[in-house]
Amino acid sequence: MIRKWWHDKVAYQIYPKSFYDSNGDGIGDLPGIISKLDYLKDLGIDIIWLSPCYRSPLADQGYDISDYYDIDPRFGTMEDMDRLIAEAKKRNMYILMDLVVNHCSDEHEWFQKACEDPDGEYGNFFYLRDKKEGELPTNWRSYFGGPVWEDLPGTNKQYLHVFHKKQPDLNWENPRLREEVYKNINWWLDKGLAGFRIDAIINIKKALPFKNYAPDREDGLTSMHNMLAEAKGIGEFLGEMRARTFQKYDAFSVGEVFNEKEDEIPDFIGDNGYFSSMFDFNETVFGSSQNGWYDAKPITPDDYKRCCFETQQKIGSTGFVSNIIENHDEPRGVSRYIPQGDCCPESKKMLAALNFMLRGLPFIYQGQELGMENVPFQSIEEIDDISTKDEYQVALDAGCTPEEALAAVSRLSRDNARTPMQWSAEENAGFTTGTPWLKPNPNYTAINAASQETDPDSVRSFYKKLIALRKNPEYKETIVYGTLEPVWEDRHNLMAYYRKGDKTLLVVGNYQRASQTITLDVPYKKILLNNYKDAPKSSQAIELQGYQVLILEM
Ligand code: TEU
Ligand code: CA
Repeated sequence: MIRKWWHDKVAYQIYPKSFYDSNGDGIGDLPGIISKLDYLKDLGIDIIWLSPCYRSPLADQGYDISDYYDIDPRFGTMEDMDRLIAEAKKRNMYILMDLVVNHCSDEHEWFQKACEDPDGEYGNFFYLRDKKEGELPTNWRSYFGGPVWEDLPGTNKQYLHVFHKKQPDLNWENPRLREEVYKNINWWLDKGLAGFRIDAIINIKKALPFKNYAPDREDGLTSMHNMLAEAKGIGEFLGEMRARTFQKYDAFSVGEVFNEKEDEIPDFIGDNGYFSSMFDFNETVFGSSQNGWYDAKPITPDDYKRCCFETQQKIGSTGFVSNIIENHDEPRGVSRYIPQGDCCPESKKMLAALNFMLRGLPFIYQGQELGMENVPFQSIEEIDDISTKDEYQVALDAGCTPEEALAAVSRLSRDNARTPMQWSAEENAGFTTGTPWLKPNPNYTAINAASQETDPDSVRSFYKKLIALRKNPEYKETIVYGTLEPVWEDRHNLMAYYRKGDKTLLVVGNYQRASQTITLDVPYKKILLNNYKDAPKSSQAIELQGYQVLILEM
């Protein structure tokens, strides 16, 4: 494997709208991010991925872009963006933006022009079909509910949108469109961006010609996965994109790739892969149901372990996967992966260590380092996210009571991750002096950065130690490049693995409230990290306390 500048780094995802508001309008912004760079530097962060802050109507919180060359005024100005890149550089930090090119906004100039002249040049930037009364071009269900077809205003045509109707899909089959995308990527890389996180990219290749698939719900529609499973040839687009953009800059790119097949991994993230890395979503998608969120099965500690190891085994040393516990589309990891009722500083630290020490590039989502938790939503009215609203309706349609539907969608709502970052115990979690666009989680008085920064035993301090360990010259080679070997795989509620490089490390977590004992073949040499104060009494027969995690040098 060719060594890359980003392999030994630690990345952090910022959701700009909810990170820090510098001017009291209730919306996080770029000057707010700049003012918190030192907080991130202190934590040990190198790479920052910003969720979209381009000009946008915010129908899907910025994942609907109306101008790829501009910053939305709610987030700041292009000068602020330039300043952010420069301030990051001063601190040896790197900025990634979100590349959202499966679709744009219906308020983008291209789409406006397509409406004016659907048979002209810009009509071919989208997927347009003639409208037929009482019949849709295909029966595909949009990710946010309902059919993927919508009338193209002022015409007798319909356009395709696999996400929201304000997110028309771009036609990647059209070389002119692809040129526009590459031009935009290079424009940003010229500005000094280090790279991109690449949104929903698997959707850019459609199976042509369009056709219906077997309906899988009573709405008569079919999941997008059925079409995507038949779409062949995405590699031609992705390879071209890489050659025309990222490769020339040695930029970092991480793909939001779902459902990759094992034999495609080298093409995606091998030495000459389309992307530098891709996220591991094996744990994230575990338990999901064709029927909707209401039908999703919760994940147990043993499932979690199995999912992590499956990915590690699948990737091996082919490439570098990006490991996450949560992101802006998911509930808080501590609420999801720690059994109900057991969320506490110890279990949060255990989860952090088990995930962070996996082979790959660790990404931390804002607030994860504080152990931020899911929100106790009282009513669907408190929810802003379009996906959650759709899933609530799906649950009701399936016969859930409103209480059941709310409970089901609260568990998985994207808004769990989108509440304001909890900076302090002050009003609105110290996020804004105005009215926050989304209510903070009421637990901010207990869980916040201000109290954790000075507390050596806080979750944040533990994350800081984990990051420092990854960078420690003595262990770095092993943690970054060492192999991963699971141990005691069949032990219930125990997750353990070796990392082997020029050193041998053992990472072991007791994923339950009760203690359990492990027996090492030889005594360990040194404890590198422990989420409990006291060292185990014996260095060979180790009694692990509830949710205790140890990183041992063997
Ligand atoms: O998500 C892509 C995605 O495939 C969805 O599964 C998403 O996880 C799901 O809708 C959650 O309910 C990306 C972005 O991360 C997401 O925020 C955007 O809404 C979506 O693309 C459209 O741009
Ligand atoms: Ca603001």
